[in-house]
Amino acid sequence: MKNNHNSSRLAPSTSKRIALITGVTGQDGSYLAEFLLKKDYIVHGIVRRSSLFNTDRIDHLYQDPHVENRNFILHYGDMTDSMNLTKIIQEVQPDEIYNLAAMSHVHVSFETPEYVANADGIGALRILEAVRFLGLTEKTKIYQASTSELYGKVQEIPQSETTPFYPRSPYAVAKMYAYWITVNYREAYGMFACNGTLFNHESPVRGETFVTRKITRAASKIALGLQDKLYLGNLDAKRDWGHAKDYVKMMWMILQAPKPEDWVIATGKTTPVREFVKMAFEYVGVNLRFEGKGVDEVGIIESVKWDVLSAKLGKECNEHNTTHLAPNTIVVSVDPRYFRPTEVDILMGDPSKAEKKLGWNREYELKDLVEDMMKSDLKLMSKDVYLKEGGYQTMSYYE
Ligand code: NAP
Ligand code: G4F
Repeated sequence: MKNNHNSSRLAPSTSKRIALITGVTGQDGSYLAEFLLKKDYIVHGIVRRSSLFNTDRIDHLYQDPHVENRNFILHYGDMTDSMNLTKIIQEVQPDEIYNLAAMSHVHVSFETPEYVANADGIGALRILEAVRFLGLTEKTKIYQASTSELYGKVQEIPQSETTPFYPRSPYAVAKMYAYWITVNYREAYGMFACNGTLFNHESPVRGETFVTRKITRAASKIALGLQDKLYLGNLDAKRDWGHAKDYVKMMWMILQAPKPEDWVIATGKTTPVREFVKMAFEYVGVNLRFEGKGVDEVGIIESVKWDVLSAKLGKECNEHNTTHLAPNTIVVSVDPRYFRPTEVDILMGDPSKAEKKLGWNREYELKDLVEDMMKSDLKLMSKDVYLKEGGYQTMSYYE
């Protein structure tokens, strides 16, 4: 799909449930739209106008705007524009709103703090206030995309619904406002408004500058001989990583609960960035060892399982024809430019409330997540090999 935004031809009145997703072009928005369409919802999504197409993640859900009775409808909008949001909500009359839109990159939020406060913080208020102003408080349930970043400098391990917040970035501070304004509108106006405090969740369509995707893209390119080295920041940071597919199901379940509450969604396990790097390289048969400390730490090729690499690349690889993976080659270095002014050292969630009360369970363990991402990125990057062989230029992004 390339820009199919036509809010004037809405689906006719229907007994189907209607959902509105802000941030539908993002990782979670795309998986959630897919999930809700399978559940027979009519799904409306808000898309930002951009100078280039920004709908790659939802192109497979595209429906020709000229077709009657569409069940996937896009609207131009922005979290910083109250009138626009109010108008869309009035037109759509949603049963459920999933507020996923945000400038979601923690490091970038230090560069654009005012914008982040506006879009991520006040943006949530604009949605709540629009629903109240339009008299939809009884009809419309609201899911607010809250985050484990709220725990920041963690006050206990693991973190649960009762752990105090200590945000450590402009992003987390903005999300803290969004969290509490959601609670306040629930308590003040009796709205079905809930926070899902989700720990990190990743997938093959994760933004390329988040650490997991940066690693799986680089490990794939290094295996294919398209890149020499991966530069990372804090290798000691620990995250509780799950798969986005499992997490969007919980967003929906949170709005199907008997009463509005706030929920922690996590795996309950935590893993250092360094370990994620090892797992990604292991997928292609490359065993790494890490040496050194701080900015001098490096990841070095210890050995290669040639049978694994050959199987993954679909061609015979050995020490003679794949010299870029020779033992003792440095493939990971630390670059302080990726350090944050204030870091969140460890996140590990306690999902027991959601497990007991909502039946939260997961299909993907971390190993499955790494496999899913590596499989997808190897396929994606293999295209560059063909392009190069055909004499075409390929792009290198410094993520
Ligand atoms: P993402 O991939 O970065 O997607 C963010 C979405 O928000 C994109 O569709 C983006 O549009 C849109 N957006 C950004 N600024 C906007 C604005 N001013 N107006 C309208 N739309 C705007 O993020 P995600 O990983 O899917 O996360 C979804 C939500 O969950 C976010 O609120 C995030 O903060 C929160 N969260 C994420 C995680 C996680 O680990 N993924 C964990 C906890 C909470 P473009 O496509 O045009 O950029
Ligand atoms: O992948 P990250 O950028 O994710 P972060 O900061 O945890 O935020 C993500 O998860 C939050 C939930 O907890 C969401 F709310 C938020 O929207 C976003 O989706 O970084 C993870 C860790 C950090 O400690 C970072 O310092 O990886 C460390 N890291 C080390 N090297 C790096 C890098 N992060 C990035 N992005 N790039 C690096 O080169």
